[in-house]
Amino acid sequence: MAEVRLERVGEVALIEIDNPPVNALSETVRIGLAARIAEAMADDAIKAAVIACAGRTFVAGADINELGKPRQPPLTVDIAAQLDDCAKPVVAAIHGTALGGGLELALACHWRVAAPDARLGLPEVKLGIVPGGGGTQRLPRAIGVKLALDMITGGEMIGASAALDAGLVDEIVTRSDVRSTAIALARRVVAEKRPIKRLRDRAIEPVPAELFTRARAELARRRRGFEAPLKAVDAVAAAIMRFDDGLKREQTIFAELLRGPQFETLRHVFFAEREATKAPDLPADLKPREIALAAVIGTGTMGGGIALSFADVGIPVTLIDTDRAALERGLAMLRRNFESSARRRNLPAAELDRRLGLIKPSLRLVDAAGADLVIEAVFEELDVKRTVFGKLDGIAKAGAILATNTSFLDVDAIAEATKRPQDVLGLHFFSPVHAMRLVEVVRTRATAPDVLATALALMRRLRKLPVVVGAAPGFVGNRMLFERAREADRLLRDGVSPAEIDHAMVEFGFPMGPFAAADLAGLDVSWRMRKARGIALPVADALCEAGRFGQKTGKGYYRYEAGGREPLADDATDRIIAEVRARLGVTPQSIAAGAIVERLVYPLINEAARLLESGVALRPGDIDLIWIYGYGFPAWRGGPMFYADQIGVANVRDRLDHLARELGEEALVPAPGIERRVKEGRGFYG
Ligand code: T1G
Repeated sequence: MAEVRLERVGEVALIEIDNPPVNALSETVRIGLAARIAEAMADDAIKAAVIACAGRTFVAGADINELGKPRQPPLTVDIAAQLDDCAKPVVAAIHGTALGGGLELALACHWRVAAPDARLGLPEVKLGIVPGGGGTQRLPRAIGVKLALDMITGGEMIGASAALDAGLVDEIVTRSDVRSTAIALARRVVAEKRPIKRLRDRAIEPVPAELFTRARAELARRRRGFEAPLKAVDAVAAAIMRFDDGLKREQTIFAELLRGPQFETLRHVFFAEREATKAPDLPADLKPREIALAAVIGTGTMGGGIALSFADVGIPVTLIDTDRAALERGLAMLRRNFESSARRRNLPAAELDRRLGLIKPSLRLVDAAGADLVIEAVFEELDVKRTVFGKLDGIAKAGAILATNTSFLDVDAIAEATKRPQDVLGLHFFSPVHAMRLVEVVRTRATAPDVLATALALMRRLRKLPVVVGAAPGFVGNRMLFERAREADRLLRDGVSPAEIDHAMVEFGFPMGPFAAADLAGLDVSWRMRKARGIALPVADALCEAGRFGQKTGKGYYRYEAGGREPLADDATDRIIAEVRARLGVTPQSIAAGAIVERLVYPLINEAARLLESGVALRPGDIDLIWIYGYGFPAWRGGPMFYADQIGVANVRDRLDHLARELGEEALVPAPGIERRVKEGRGFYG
């Protein structure tokens, strides 16, 4: 049961919030906290207070289970005001993740102390809302408008050292724990009779109006259709008013978004993420295996990125490539990537070197012998991977987990190259690894339950989002991607240009369209897979036959200026498409944007229904997460399955039925899972 305790430590009141697992600000916590603060302020023997939390983290925000229900006082914004008004100094002792309402409470305290590995953020936009506890007004006063605007519109956390540099925290704990450091600071403040510093009284440094104009334009372009970030700009822009006026503006925007559809949708995504990390058939008390040392085989983009993700969270990793030149290239790229990521995160140089020091390069496969987990990331060819696994089988220690990073190939076949198939699974990281949270965890027929449990726990340690999928070709994401690729190619043949199709999908909310994305990923990989499986995509194949593999060759569906990444229309592509149309006897026609979206999104839903039916995908929420975090499906639409329920599964069925007949495409015939749901009058979410 949640509680808020007050302990007298000399003349300091230690107010401790204890609401596992993340000290969320439930109604009970808010009532208790308000009462303990009042008690401390009324007690003449108390000269200062410290707000701390039990368990693994400082307050991680409002209780999301309660959000959206009638708001019960005291609200977070009321407690923040109460803290502001305290006549005695109040110090926040921050550990773990101080997020949302938690950071807003800390901002209303007069001093803030953080543990070295603490992280702080206002992630409300990820729920389709804005900070509603005064954060849009206090944060700009603490760290400046520009940085506050970035933090609030992006919703990302920053680490303790970046927070100290920005002026968000006053001290990072060095020797003792954060709580006693906070108490010591409170005592010093009292002894030195320091004036209480309230952020609400701090003037905002003036900023040019175009800072907000530029932010709005960038967000409208990059996150089309997503309301909260744009509204967050309005709330932060109000901070240059008087504090109370700006606070009123924030509260109006917060209440409006809390009533909106995008909050409901993004709360669904939040809980689907938590659900995904639990494989339904795993006993809750299953003990994951200890992963103290990892090994990665292959130093290409994926191998280097995977090794980095281990070192970044402090897990030593042996990075192996038997080709010296490849190993050296891989290490150089890995260091470059890590240095730029460290700069973005304000990671001190010493910490960067410490983490890089956890990566041990090697030219010998035998150096994987001591690893608890070995991840193979070599050339995407089944025989090559089977050979590597056959060798690893003779090298890796008993009980080691052997994982393949394949994005498409048969993981059962790879497991069968070893005498320990129960210890084998797929870990399909998405590229670029440092930026993509999603990992498809591919379980084979033989994967042991504790191996799966270990993989799920380990991916969370790496701060990844693991989703369990079955070992079918393409698993879930790429299987659905192929359905879209087939229809996208047909649209080109039917008369629509790559730019029109990409524009329609960007307007729908994708960060980029299918052809710009294909050029970025490279057309050759999927071309090789299609050829291996005897599948034709006439336009894509013609571009590949002309050596147009996308950005890597300076031309694909689009052309690219030397070193540029901006997709530019290319007459050569138009000529290739015209030749394909002529060869197939297709008369080009114009197709409206709405029809383009239907023809590219409904096949995703159809294939997803098949994947649920076959058990390759466990839950509709898993599929939504894979497409949101792996392929850019707009989160504020909830993912393809949530979107299908919004537009009505019966509508999807009717349009698929029409398209299947009009285009003569068997794959567009509505899947049995869709027909059944229509008959039962329900959607994918019941
Ligand atoms: N409310 C309720 N439950 C929460 C929660 C929250 N804010 N955060 C986490 N949980 C539950 C989660 O459902 C799971 O439950 C368990 O805690 C462990 O979570 C006024 C209005 C803190 C970084 O958006 O980012 O404040 O499945 O598996 O990987 O302006 O949880 O075990 O039953 O994610 O270690 C803003 C959301 C809210 C933070 C920990 N705050 N949480 O990650 O564990 S809005 C957030 C997270 C707000 C104010 C506004 C992460 C984490 P179960 P987990 P984790």
